[in-house]
Amino acid sequence: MSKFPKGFLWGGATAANQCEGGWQADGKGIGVPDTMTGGTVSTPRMFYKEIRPDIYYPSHESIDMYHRYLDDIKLFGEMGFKCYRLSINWTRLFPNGDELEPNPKGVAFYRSIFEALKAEGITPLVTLSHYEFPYNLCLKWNGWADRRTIDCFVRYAETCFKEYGDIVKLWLTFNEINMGLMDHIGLFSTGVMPEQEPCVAISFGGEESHAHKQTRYRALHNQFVASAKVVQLAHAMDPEFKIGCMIAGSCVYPLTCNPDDILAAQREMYKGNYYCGDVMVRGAYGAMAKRILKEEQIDLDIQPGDEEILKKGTVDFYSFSYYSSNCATGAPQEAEATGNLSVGAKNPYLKASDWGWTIDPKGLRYYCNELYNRYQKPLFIVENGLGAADVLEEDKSVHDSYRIDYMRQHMEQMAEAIEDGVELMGYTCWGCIDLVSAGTGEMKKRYGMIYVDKNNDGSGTLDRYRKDSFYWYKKVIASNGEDL
Ligand code: BGP
Repeated sequence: MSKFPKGFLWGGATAANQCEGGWQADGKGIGVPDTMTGGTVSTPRMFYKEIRPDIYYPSHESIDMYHRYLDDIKLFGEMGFKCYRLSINWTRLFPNGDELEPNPKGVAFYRSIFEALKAEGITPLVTLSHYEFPYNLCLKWNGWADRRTIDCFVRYAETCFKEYGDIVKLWLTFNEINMGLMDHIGLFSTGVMPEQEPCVAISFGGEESHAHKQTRYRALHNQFVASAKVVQLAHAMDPEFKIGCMIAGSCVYPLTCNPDDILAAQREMYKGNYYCGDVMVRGAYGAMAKRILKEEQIDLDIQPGDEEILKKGTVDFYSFSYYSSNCATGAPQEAEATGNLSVGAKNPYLKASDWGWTIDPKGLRYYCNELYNRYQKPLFIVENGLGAADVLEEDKSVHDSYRIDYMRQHMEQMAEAIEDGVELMGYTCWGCIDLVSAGTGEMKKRYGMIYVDKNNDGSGTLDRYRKDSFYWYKKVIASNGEDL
């Protein structure tokens, strides 16, 4: 007997900016990712204020899903997807972000996608903002730092609800909203312009003035307000709508049982997850958030009425990405660092991917329990997967047994979490079709079960091929997770 509930939403996830391409097709405006250059595991993505003709930008063509979505959706259907998580590219609907009426061609494009999904019997789960912030609003208002952006986002969300609400019932406001808290430049997540350019587009732990940091925190607060307004709007427009938060899962262990390590891990768990989770699920900043803000000397500039909006705009479910775990220590200078996204100490019990991301399936069970016991809201794993350099064989097969192992082990732990009592709505693995990596801008870091013939330098036929994991996942879905 399968441990997964009936109706469990198995599927895959993508983001418009990482797969669509067609960056200026049919009147689309420039989004933040369109300004970011490619990179590799050792060379970072760069940001220049102007888009330069001599530079290759991976999102401009991506895997050209803009022109190939019908075939791609058929492949998702063939795998038996129950659910497909995708994002709407804000700048297809509102090219500059602040227009009053949407671009009809952009509206028609997503209509056609949702109709195609419906024909395959696939439930869409839509992220309204997956880093696709209109670049015009960065230049004009410094992104989310300006409260006028809130109204633009609400107008955009309302358009989506109105245009697609007959088919789309599941929504997420911001992808990985907690990225705005990480000590990086902020452009990617909050649309706040860097202090100088050119610069590294996404940098963790880079130089940042206190004023810029404060702007980033305030921008994140404005995103919370916008999200809460959109949640209220969704509930008012259609009682069938379910709308969730999306947080980059940050599972942190103490490096040892030294109380200093325990406290460091507790703080990291809080900052990495509950700072945002408490606002979006409980409707208010938590106690530890206030201490963090005080220590960082941040004044959030909360406006009258904001607290009420946050309270009334709490989400229906909690969604998150989960790739790896981290260790925290009270003495970071003495510990060996990990290659993980967020800075942490190396866990001696775990192996890492070729990109340095620790692999920890049991951490997923632990993390689900922590979240569920804190919030008692249904959970949705909307990203998980292994970034690897796959090899396309002469006969066009791809033998990605490492990916199957990774996913199987995580699914086994999901089943355990369900046995623990966790309410899990679904699982959409990340990058079900190979796409551009958000962190490095590479094609080489592949997550898909469908191989796309495209290389880091932009060469390739863009043809699609089924990997071994394609057939394996099909079997998993058909058995509702019993046959792993
Ligand atoms: C998450 C993002 C995705 C995705 C994924 C994998 O943070 O929501 O957009 O890209 O991470 O990261 P990367 O592409 O850097 O390997």
